[in-house]
Amino acid sequence: MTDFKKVTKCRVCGSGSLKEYLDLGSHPLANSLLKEASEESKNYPVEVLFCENCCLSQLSIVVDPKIMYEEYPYHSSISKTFQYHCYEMAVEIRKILNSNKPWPKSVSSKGEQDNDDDGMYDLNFLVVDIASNDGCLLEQFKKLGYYTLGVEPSKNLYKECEPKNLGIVNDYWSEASASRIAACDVITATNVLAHVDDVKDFLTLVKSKLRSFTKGIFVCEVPYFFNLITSNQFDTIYHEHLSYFLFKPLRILFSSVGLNIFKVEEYPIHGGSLRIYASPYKYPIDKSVSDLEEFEKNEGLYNFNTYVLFNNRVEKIKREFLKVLNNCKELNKTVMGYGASAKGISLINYCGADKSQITSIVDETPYKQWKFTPGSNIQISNFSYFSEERPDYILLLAWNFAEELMNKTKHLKTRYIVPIPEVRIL
Ligand code: DWN
Ligand code: ZN
Repeated sequence: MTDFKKVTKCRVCGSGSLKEYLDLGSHPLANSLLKEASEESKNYPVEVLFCENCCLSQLSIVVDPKIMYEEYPYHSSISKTFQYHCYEMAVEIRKILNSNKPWPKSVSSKGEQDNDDDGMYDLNFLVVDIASNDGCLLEQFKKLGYYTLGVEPSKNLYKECEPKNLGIVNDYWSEASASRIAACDVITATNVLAHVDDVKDFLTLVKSKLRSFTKGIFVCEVPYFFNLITSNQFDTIYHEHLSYFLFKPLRILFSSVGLNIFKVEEYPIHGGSLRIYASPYKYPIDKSVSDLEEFEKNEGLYNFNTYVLFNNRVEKIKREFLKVLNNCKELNKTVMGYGASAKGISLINYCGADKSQITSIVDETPYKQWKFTPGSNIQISNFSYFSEERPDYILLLAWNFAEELMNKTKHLKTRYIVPIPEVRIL
């Protein structure tokens, strides 16, 4: 049994008319970090197909998730920006659930009970976070008094989370893990849906677990493909991201399983994300839902040619990125990376950069430190390396957190190379 399978039909609408518009070559799995520089990495194709029926962009293959997620180096909480984003998301969700008060008389209260029992008391809601990672989002809900349960497939993250008492199930979202929940009030999935192959099964299971009397909601965040295309974020195209969502395929997908999208918001996190609010229960449909699809149409995102033009911009950035690195090398200027992100490792591999141009990459995730990047074999070091090595340039490989990274290194008085949306030196 090979460790990947080819995609022959669209995972959202089932159409067979899939047209390739981007081929980034064959590369290692971005988060499969090496313990030794000499280790070999297995390469897999990175090709993107456009569904001519529902306009979903999707990879041409699906790599076995077990290979990618059993051990997982990515820790959401390393970024303070993302921690704050989770706090705001939890507060927003609580507002929506509380707007459903008064609770039906039959509801047995778990929160404070008003003596006149007008159904206005607060419930300690149960929130389930799918792919809860290091518990970054669940910790915010716990602070709000929610009961929490996480579903996390990776063994290392599950172990690290145990002392946090968040109620983590070490599994993928599946009938087995979902059978641990009778019903819940909120299910969240941030940066998960793009990683899922059988999205219909996934969402059908979500719908089946949402409680009726609190009108349970599903809140899902995905990178917004509009930003990827318009801001040339081709480094976020890698094997973990099976799908690249516009709102149109999301609407088609959600309605096909009976989850009604009642609101959609855009957030700057991770280069620009969509937050989808959906429920099998009745909520007023916000204007944002119809506006966004109209917007996508006007931006030409349902037109295949848009993607051919994107391909040309990708080639240009690859050339400019290598030119900057080679100029630094010729002038004996040292470049260190900051943020051994999956996107950064992918960018280096797609451009064919190596350790002769990028001497090392600093990352504050202990799990990543002293390992080596797959493909380019660049060592990942800790923050003190910046003061020890005093690089001339810091390459912001996690450009989506540029402000946070520059604030933390401004004392070094170096210059910065920012590769996306176009190559700039600050
Ligand atoms: O979808 C995904 C996104 C959400 O996270 C996953 N497929 C994998 C991962 O992608 P990524 O690795 O490109 O994500 P980030 O959050 O851009 O990675 C940032 C990297 O930079 C992390 O390794 C942590 C590191 N970092 C740091 O060392 N110091 C980040 C910040 C903000 C810092 O201050
Ligand atoms: Zn489709």
